[in-house]
Amino acid sequence: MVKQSDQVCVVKGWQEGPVIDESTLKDDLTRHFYYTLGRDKVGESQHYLYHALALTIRDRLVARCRETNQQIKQEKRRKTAYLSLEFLMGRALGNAVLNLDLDEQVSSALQEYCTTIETIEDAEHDAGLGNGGLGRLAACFLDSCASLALPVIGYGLRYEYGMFNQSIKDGNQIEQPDNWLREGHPWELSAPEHAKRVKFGGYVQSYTDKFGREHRQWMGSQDVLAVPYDVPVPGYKNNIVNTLRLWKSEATDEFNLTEFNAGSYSEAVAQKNLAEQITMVLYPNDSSENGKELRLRQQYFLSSASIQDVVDQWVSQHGESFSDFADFHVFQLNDTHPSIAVAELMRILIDDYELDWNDAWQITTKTMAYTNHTLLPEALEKWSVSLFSKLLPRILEIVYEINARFLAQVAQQWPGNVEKQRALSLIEEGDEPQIRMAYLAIVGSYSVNGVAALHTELLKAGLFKEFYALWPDKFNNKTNGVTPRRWLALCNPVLSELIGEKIGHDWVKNFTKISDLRRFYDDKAFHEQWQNAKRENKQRLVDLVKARCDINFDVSMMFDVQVKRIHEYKRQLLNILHVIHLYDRIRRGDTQGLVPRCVLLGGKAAPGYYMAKKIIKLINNVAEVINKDPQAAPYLRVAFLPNYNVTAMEVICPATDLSEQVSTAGKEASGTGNMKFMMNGALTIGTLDGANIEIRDAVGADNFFLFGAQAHEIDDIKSRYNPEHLISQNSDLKNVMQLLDSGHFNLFEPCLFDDITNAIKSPHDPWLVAHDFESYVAAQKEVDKAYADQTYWTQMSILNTAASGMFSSDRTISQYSEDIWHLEPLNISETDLTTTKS
Ligand code: B1N
Repeated sequence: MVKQSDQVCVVKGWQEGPVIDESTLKDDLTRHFYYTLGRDKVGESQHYLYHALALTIRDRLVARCRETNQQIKQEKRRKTAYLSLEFLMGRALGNAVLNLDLDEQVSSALQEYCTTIETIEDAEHDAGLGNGGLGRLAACFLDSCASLALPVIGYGLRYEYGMFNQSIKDGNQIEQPDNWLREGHPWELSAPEHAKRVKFGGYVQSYTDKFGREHRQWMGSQDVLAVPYDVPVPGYKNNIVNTLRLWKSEATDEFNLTEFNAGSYSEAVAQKNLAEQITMVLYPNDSSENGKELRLRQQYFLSSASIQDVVDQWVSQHGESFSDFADFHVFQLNDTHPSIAVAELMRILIDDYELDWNDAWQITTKTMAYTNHTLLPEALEKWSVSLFSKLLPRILEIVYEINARFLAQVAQQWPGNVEKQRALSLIEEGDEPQIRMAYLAIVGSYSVNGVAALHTELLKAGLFKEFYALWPDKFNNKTNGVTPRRWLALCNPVLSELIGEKIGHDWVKNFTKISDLRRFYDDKAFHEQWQNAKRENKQRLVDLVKARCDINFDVSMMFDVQVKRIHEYKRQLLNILHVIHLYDRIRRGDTQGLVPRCVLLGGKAAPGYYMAKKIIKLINNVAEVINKDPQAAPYLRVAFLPNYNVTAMEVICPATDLSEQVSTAGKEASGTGNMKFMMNGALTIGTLDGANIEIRDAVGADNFFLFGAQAHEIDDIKSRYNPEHLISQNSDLKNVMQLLDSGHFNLFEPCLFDDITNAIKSPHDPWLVAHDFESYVAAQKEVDKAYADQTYWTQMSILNTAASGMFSSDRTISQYSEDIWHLEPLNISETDLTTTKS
């Protein structure tokens, strides 16, 4: 050990970084395998080898992570904290190997163990700490931030159990707990020395300080410990490694000690359990809230621990003056889930650092920025005042004060207009008063953004109209994107190689370059290579569908895919009605112009979502009838893939010909699966909804299959909606409904699908399934025509990939940084890592 002047002991040689060069990767793998893990032979399972390789790669990440943090600290960089209840990361190994450019070294090291990375990465569990689009977006954003060298730290929760595992039994969804940490999580490093205390319960009292000033104090709380676990986030070939800090809840020591000493062992254990429950499991609701107390505990736990972390670091570097705090910090709130952070920052500044209200409010409203992800009313978070008062009494006081001051502003803007005050109040009056979290987020932030052009326009014109009138400059759009590293380079190596041969490999870093592909859209030889790549990818999916569903897909047929959470607004039902229609045509011998299709659906239903579960059952029953009908086999095969997740999508999107994006217009805020399919050369059949509109604009209307009502027409259509009439007028739909009503797909389960058929026939169906059926079927006929001409289809496929440049999350993040965050990129050169090679 070397004693340093500032009293910190440093391990000799450590300062320069450990020597990690090419020749040592092999040795490190062996050392981790033999010594860290204590193994001496590769057994049946590849688990230990996976683990040893992950540790080997992690060493390289840790070295770069240290360098990244040092630069941020030394150069006093402005940085963003991305607060999200969800980070749907998927697997980490392949991504780290790609971003650190270790492909060849890893392959050669693994040769000694007679295996490949493809084989051993199957031992890695998905980090499924998210439900769907919102959580995966956060993961893509982290990859882009690191790849653009931006100082951004992710803050989330280290759920013991992630998104549930789905299996299908008798056509129904079965949920199983996702014990993803069971075999250890080699990527994380815990940092118990940075643990925070988070308060719950108790009461608030006043006290007067020695200067005679009044203060409020949160007393008698039951504190929970937040212990950080850091996951490295590597940038693409730039030596930057950012951090995702995930908090785990633990009981504080005194929790159990006091009770234990008093002889109340079981109370002590109960308290401990309560504390540890907070980060036990991810709530499996996508686009809907359920108002459970534990969920509010999770939200406050994340917000408080993360804000404390940032403030503590500030104080240790700058002392207790906060006048410049807002110049150095941004908190980006991923939906309203962490919006309580607005009140928490106020509390810390006022109660812990004695700032006055106005100064604290200035700082808060210059550092908070809010992203809205949905217009669905059932997803807009509200928490009852009584729950807040019980769980977070001091936070409630602060919310009341924010509201009082805000309503004074409203009164100034609209004098004497009590109705406006009621409409804009952070507190919704009623028998059980509720706090409107979106309003808290808007009032407390300097930026409010939607996630696609249409979505942002609808926010400004509808849901947040009054706020837009008050603060038009706060509102902005940031159309979502996905990372081209995971969603093209990593998941589609065959196509990536081919693209590289034609336009070089720069596109992985600079995805605007992908447009260079356009030059080859008419190149016959290239067409053949493009088709061969697709066929190879389809074979991978054929194998997966065979293994998971025991259904035979065929690469010579069109692959028509819809994978996403199951929700009525996403209209998997419309898709399955089309499948039934195709089946009906086959049975009637009307196969003229029919292109043989394999239809794949997949996705999870929230466990309490009755209709979504019925839809899964319907898909499975329809699939079973069709797949065992020999008459259908040459034309149509249908599968429901169980347990759709990030890793499954990595096989699915490269193999897809036709991407189904068929939500009711105005309901899907953006969508991001649509972008993954497009990048991989799928054509889209879709409505004018979310980012579909921008996809169609980018690729051109001729290369997109459009159908359905538009967002601005919906209200009018609903006002005179008569689906029974539509059914009677359209023989295709009539036949489909007859097959359903006759029990053709539920011969031994009478009435099973009555709720579904009744929903379609209801004049109050908010999703307008019957309305859009006719134009959907027409668009599907156009798909068949186009697919029948393979040259034409291949041209369109190439053009879709070539036009996908703007759907890289690098573009999205550049815009966040430019318009909201104002960050400068870091720069870590090879010489900064002189001894920390490879
Ligand atoms: O966020 C994605 C969008 O691409 C999707 O269109 C949108 O539906 C999705 C409550 C949500 N919005 N709201 C949620 C998730 C969990 C939860 O508890 C709501 N997810 C979305 C990314 O912008």
